[in-house]
Amino acid sequence: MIEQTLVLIKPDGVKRGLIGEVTKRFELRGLKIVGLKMVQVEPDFSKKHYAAHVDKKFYKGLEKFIVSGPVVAMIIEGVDAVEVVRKIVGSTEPKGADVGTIRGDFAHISYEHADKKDKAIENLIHASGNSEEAKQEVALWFGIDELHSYKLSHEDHIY
Ligand code: FUP
Repeated sequence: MIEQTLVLIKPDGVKRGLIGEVTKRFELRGLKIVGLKMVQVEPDFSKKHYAAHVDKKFYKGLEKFIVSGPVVAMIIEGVDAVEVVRKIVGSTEPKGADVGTIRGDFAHISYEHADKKDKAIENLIHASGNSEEAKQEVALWFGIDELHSYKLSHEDHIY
């Protein structure tokens, strides 16, 4: 199934100059970027994006982190894109992320370390967790007029 999914390069990824490296990995896998922008997240918007986590203990640190600098938001389209993108990104805790994934190649910290410092885990990327979440997040982050329809030169080989 051809799907769209939300990816955020979080403030740590932007500040470390990883926008190109991260974007390249999705492009080289043959996925299509159909929306792209830099956004300063405000606390109110963070509460919408992380609605499922607002009441959790770690939320305060999570909000502080996500508003700490601009994020790069993109919508990625492709066959089973939600699952494929999560695989490229790697597991949520960088310590356990497989080498070859974005988190496994560019981060290493643990929940334990982040908890001790009373901080959110800085894991470079957000990627929608499942198809339902992806639909909600695409609609939350991008207007219809910000999404683009075009054909990749290699598309005939993929679809
Ligand atoms: P993910 O599906 O990878 O976005 O991860 P979750 O929905 O489980 O968590 C949302 C964000 O909160 C992730 F970036 C990880 C972060 N988090 C913490 O910083 N501390 C915690 O104890 C739990 C989650």
